[in-house]
This record gives sequence, structure tokens and C-alpha cells, in this order.
Amino acid sequence: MEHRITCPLCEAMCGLRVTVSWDDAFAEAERLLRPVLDRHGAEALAVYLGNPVAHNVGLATYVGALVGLAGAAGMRAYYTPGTVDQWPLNVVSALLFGGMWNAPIPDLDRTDHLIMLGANPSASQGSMLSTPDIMGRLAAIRERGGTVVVVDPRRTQTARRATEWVPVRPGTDALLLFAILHTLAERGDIRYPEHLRHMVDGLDDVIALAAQFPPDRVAPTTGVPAETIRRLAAGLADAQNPVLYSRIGSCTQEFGTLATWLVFVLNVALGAVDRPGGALFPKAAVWSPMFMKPPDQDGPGWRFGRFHSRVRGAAEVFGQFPVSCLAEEIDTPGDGRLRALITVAGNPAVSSPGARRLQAALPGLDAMISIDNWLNETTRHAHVILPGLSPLERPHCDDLYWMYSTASCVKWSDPVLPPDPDRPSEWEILLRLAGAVLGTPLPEVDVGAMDDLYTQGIVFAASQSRDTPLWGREPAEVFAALEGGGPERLIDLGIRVGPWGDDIGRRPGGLTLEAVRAHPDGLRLGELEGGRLAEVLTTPSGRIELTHPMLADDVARLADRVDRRADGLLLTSRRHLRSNNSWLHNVAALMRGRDRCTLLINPVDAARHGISDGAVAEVCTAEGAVRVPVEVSDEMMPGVVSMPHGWGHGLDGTRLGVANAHPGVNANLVNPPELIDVPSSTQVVNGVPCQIRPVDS
Ligand SMILES: Nc1nc2c(c(=O)[nH]1)N[C@H]1C(S)=C(S)[C@@H](COP(=O)(O)OP(=O)(O)OC[C@H]3O[C@@H](n4cnc5c(=O)[nH]c(N)nc54)[C@H](O)[C@@H]3O)O[C@H]1N2
Ligand SMILES: Nc1nc2c(c(=O)[nH]1)N[C@H]1C(S)=C(S)[C@@H](COP(=O)(O)OP(=O)(O)OC[C@H]3O[C@@H](n4cnc5c(=O)[nH]c(N)nc54)[C@H](O)[C@@H]3O)O[C@H]1N2
Ligand SMILES: [Mo]
Repeated sequence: MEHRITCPLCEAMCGLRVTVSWDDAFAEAERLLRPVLDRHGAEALAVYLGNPVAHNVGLATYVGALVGLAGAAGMRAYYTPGTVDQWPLNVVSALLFGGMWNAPIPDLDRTDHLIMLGANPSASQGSMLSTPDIMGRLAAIRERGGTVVVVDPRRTQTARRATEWVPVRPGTDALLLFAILHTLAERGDIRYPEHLRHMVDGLDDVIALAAQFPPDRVAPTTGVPAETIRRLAAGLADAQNPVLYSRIGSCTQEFGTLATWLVFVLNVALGAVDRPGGALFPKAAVWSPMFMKPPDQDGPGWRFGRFHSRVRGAAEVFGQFPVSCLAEEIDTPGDGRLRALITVAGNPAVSSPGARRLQAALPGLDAMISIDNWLNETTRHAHVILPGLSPLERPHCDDLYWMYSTASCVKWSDPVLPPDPDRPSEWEILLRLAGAVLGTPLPEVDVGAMDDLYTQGIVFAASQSRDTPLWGREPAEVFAALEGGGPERLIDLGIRVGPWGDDIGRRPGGLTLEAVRAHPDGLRLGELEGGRLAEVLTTPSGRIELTHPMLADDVARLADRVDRRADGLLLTSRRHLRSNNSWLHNVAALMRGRDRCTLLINPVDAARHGISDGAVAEVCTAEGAVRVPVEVSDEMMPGVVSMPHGWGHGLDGTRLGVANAHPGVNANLVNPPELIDVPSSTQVVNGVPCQIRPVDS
């Protein structure tokens, strides 16, 4: 049975939920939120924004209103799965290239030598790298005589289709990459083509840091033989158009920032950055306010660790604490304790390390409001659930992901079905909540006025910021030229100030939303190209700033790791094609086939622990233990086990008929909250020390 929520739900007595009118839901949200805000201020409030925010234009364009205004009212930090995902990439992008979403992607169609680390596009379809048929594009590299190397502790489907699979011990990618850089330098293979010569600072400093990581030294720790490391370096050096790409397996690990950084360092050292066939900066057709530096990051460069979390003292990074801090900030008494939580399209009770503590903490909130369409592991604790319209009832236009796309496109999709006129859109709900945090009783918030205020605020901030296309423009004039309201107005703004836009009247004949709408199949406006460095870099120097104390300082932590022999098993994460994090397990058609929530283990490790295929094992970490069925497979490198994330359904109070019949096990019950990649405050869910034992059933 499906159980998509279409009417607001409120908690009645004894955990029972009742369907209520929108007016009653808003009144109830007000009744719960107001005392917290009045007594404790916005400091007692947190907002959690989940992954689908990025795939829903109304949420993507308006979560900034809630987070920004709540921040202005005193909310300390907000939470997202960014800190179990791409935060290291954001940090590195900000420091090296100037913007947190500003990074080059591999030019898949022209490279002849790709090394891919910690990514499995056969399942994920590519991440921070948007392209249709990514597996076809990888196959094409080989068909034209090129090479694809996959570095991953698991021989994934992607690795199977590659030229070579290089198993690596989880968490040690940075050592491997340093050793490759070391080898390139030793061979005299650092390329400094003309286009980079005056555009890069600090490469020599990084090469000097690499001196302590020769292949022979890192081989025992990484599990990659020294000859293989030298061969990988030679392969890159000999290729015409080499490039490296990394993703989540190299981010959510002990040295996620260093590993992600070194991928870009190597791309620079190979002369690949900003060169066709190498790593190119996509040109997004739609400008997004996300691309500008947040107003609280005043001054040149970026600052991190401007404030720290109350309980464990974790450093903020881009205004966020590691997502696992949420639980302790709710359940630890004292001034500044979180008493109210708003979740938007997120399921942190499953997706956040230390999930057991969060699940126990959520019932302790005075007010929990969720914008979500499912009664799941997280929203079952909400006092009020406010559901959005179905994806078929709302328009769509991507924004963020064009920053990582292999072509410059734009497409506006009108709703397929007429939206129910009696239901608010999610962006309106966000504005209402934002107004309530600012002090207006929630039912009385003037959503239209809030929308104008927010849009004017964006135009004003962009007009003050050098790295936006609105810099120096007269805000009132720009705002007056925009029509309508809601996401359509913001997307119209983004298209018009984008590279193909009409520049708000200054470039007659340029694109507007209206012009884009006339092409329901979308417009393909440009291809990836090189030679754009001067235009894309927004660092203080205007060059690629390859070293930063924050990065260089973390090398000492890495150097300590080289000689630490970790002989025990390491737990890693994985995803599957037919699910999306935690929330497609309720779709019957996607749940056919055998159980996917298994612990993958190499036959040697299985035999050593007396565990056979299909048996149940207990996986135990510093955080706790779970029981999970075992799948013995030589696709895992010895010493490493893999569990998918997003499972652990079947909890009381949820309404997920299909998912609850295939509950699986929540990997984040055993991922410890305190394991983080230090510079980026990112959770470690790859390379977690664990033990296993058979369970007698
Ligand atoms: N161990 C481990 N943990 C991980 C990861 C891992 O690899 N290993 N990966 C991490 C990553 S990369 C991510 S992105 C996170 C995901 O973490 P979350 O974003 O917290 O979780 P999701 O499973 O994506 O949950 C999405 C929620 O949004 C709701 N939803 C779906 N569509 C919409 C919509 O259009 N509107 C609204 N309002 N709600 C909607 C769904 O019902 C669901 O409740 O998990 C992270 N956690
Ligand atoms: N079908 C489907 N598509 C998705 C998602 C989904 O759940 N299902 N989730 C979406 C989201 S939110 C995201 S963030 C992206 C993520 O997209 P990807 O980054 O491609 O993520 P995964 O498919 O989890 O692949 C990560 C790989 O890293 C490997 N790995 C683990 N530890 C290490 C390590 O220490 N070093 C190296 N080199 N590798 C390691 C794992 O074995 C795994 O093969 O996918 C997105 N796309
Ligand atoms: Mo993600």
C-alpha cells in the first residue's frame, strides 16, 4: 500500500495521528512553536534540510528564506546531509576556486585516461557530475582506446566495466594521491601548460608536502602496491588528456578533504584543469543565489570554524555542524538546548550517523514540524506534518546541478496535473514558517509580502556581491523588472542574469523564463569548453589557490595515519540503482528481487569469522551493534565490508506498507557520530573500524 500524505497530519493523543485542515495545521504549528520562540528564542530552533530539497524547485529556491531568516533571528546552525556527503568538495572548491559550488568536472567525452575514486555511477548515475548515460560515456572512453581506472575497495559494476580496478583501503585515498603526485614530480612529469602558468599558486608547496609520501611508504597502508602506484602515475603522465574525479567514498572518510583536494591538485599538476579532455568548469545557464558567497562570509577568502557547537564543540563549516550533532544538541540539557526542529524533505533518523541517539532524542522536542509526504522513521516524531504537492502537480527547473553538467542546458517543466487549489505549495509553507520565526503568528503570515521581501533581499545581496552577475545593479530596478512570484520569479531572474539571459533588459533577445517555456523539451545552449579560468575563479587572488593553511595543516594528521596499521575490518557504505537514499523503498516495483540490504564480505574474511553466505552476522562498532544478512563475494577487497545506507524501516508509528515489509538494517546505528574528517566537519561512514561475528539463528 502506498501512503503518500496529501493532507496535513497532527499528533493527537498517544501518538495517534489525525488528518486536519490546513488552517488547523498552521494553528497547531503556531501553538507549539511560539512558546519555544518566545521563551528561548530562535537559538532553540534548528532546521534540517534533506536531500530532495535539491531536486524540487520550490524547496531549492525557498529553503534559503527559512534558514536565512531563522539565522537572522538567532538560530545558530542548520543541518543537512551535506556533512555526510560532499562537504569536503565544497570546502576545497571554496578555497581553490573561490565558490563552494564552483569546481571543474571531468570532460568525459574527450578524456583518454580517467581515474575515478570513491564513485559508483553504475548505481548513482554520477554525483556532482550530471550527464545522461554516464555508463555509456565511460564505455566510450575505452572504445576510443582510452583507459578508465576505478579506485574503490569494492569491485563495483563501474569497476567491472573499467580497464582496471584498484582496490584501496578505505580512508587512505589521500595517501595514494600524494604518492602519485610524488611519483609524477620525481619523473619530471609535472606539466605547466601556458594556460595555467600564471593562474596557479602553491603547486610547488604541495609537491614539497608529497615528498614524505613515496609509493613504498604508503603501499602497506593503502593496500595498493608501490609498483601499481608508479604505474598509475605513469599512465597519467603518458596520457594525452588525463583527468581524475572523486566522489562520496573519497569524501565521507577520515581524510575526505585532503583526498578531494589532491584530486584537484593532480588535475592541476597534469595541466588538465580548464583544458578540453581534462577537468572543465561547466557554465550553468541558470544563475542561482546559491552560487554567491553568503552575506555572512564577509571579507576576502572564506572563514570556517567561526563558531562551535554547544555540546561537542564541533566547528561550523558553511554555517553547519556535522549532522550527528543534532541529537546531542536536543538531548543535552542546558542553555541553548534545541527544543524545536523543522525538517524539510529529510530523514535524519535513518541518514545520520549516531541514528540511535537521534531517534531517542526526537520525542524530547517541544515542537517538531516536518514538510514531507511520508510518515517515516523521522516524521513519525513530528507533531505536525505539512505535505507538499506531488512532483506531477508542481513545475520543475533544475538549478544547482547545472553547475556540474556536461552541457549548458535549461528546461522548464510545467505541472503535468493541475495542482489542488486548496493546498499550498512547499515554498509557501517555507515562507510561512520563516515569517513565524520572525514573530508573526504562523496563520497570519502574509506569504506574498514575505515572498517579495525575500526576493528583494536576494537581488539586493547579489547587487552588493562582486562574484554575481547582478553586481553593481540597481536592486529596485531589477526587482521591478521581474514578474509574478514564487519559484517562477526566482528562476526567471536566474535565467535572465545567466550567460544566455536578457540581462534584465540590457541584452535584448536574451533568454527569459517566458522564452524558455516556449521550448518544453528544453534548450541546449553550450558545451563544455576550456579557457574559462579568468571568468570562473572568484578567489581573492583571482588564481587557483592550491594551498591553504587549513589544507596543509591537515597533512600532519595524515602523516600520523601512514604508520598506523589497522588490521581489523573496516565498514563502508554503498548505494543501489533502484533506491534513492531512504525513500524509494516504499515503491513496490522498485523492491522486487532479492534482499539488497546485505553485508558484503570477502570470502577470506567470511571464512576467518566462520560466516557463510546467507547467514546473519552481527556488525559491531564503537557505536553499537546490528544484525544483518551476509553476502559473501570476492567483489570486496579483504579487510573491508560494505553495507548500504537508507534502510532500517519497520519502526512503530510509520506508514510505509512496502518498505516496512522489507525493513533492512540502518547502517547509521553503527556509524559513530564522533568520527569526522576534521577540516570539513564531515561524518566518516567509509572506513569505520568494526568487528563481526556469526549469529546463531
Ligand atoms: N551510512 C551512510 N549514511 C548516509 C550516506 C551514506 O552513504 N552512508 N549518504 C548520505 C547522503 S549522500 C545523503 S544525500 C543523505 C540523505 O539523507 P536525507 O536527505 O536525510 O534522507 P532521504 O533518505 O533522502 O530522505 C528524504 C526525505 O524526503 C522526503 N521527500 C521526498 N521527496 C520530497 C519532496 O518533493 N518534498 C518533500 N517535502 N519531501 C520529500 C522523503 O519522504 C524522505 O522523508 O544520507 C546520508 N547518509
Ligand atoms: N540509484 C541511486 N542513485 C543515487 C543515490 C541513491 O541512493 N540511489 N543517491 C544519490 C546521492 S544523494 C549521492 S550523494 C550520490 C553518490 O554517488 P556516488 O559518489 O557515486 O556514491 P556510491 O554509489 O555510494 O559510490 C561510492 C563508492 O565509494 C566506495 N568507497 C567506500 N569507501 C571508499 C574509500 O575510502 N575510498 C574509495 N576510493 N572508495 C570508497 C564504495 O565502495 C562505493 O562504490 O548518488 C546519488 N544517486
Ligand atoms: Mo547525497
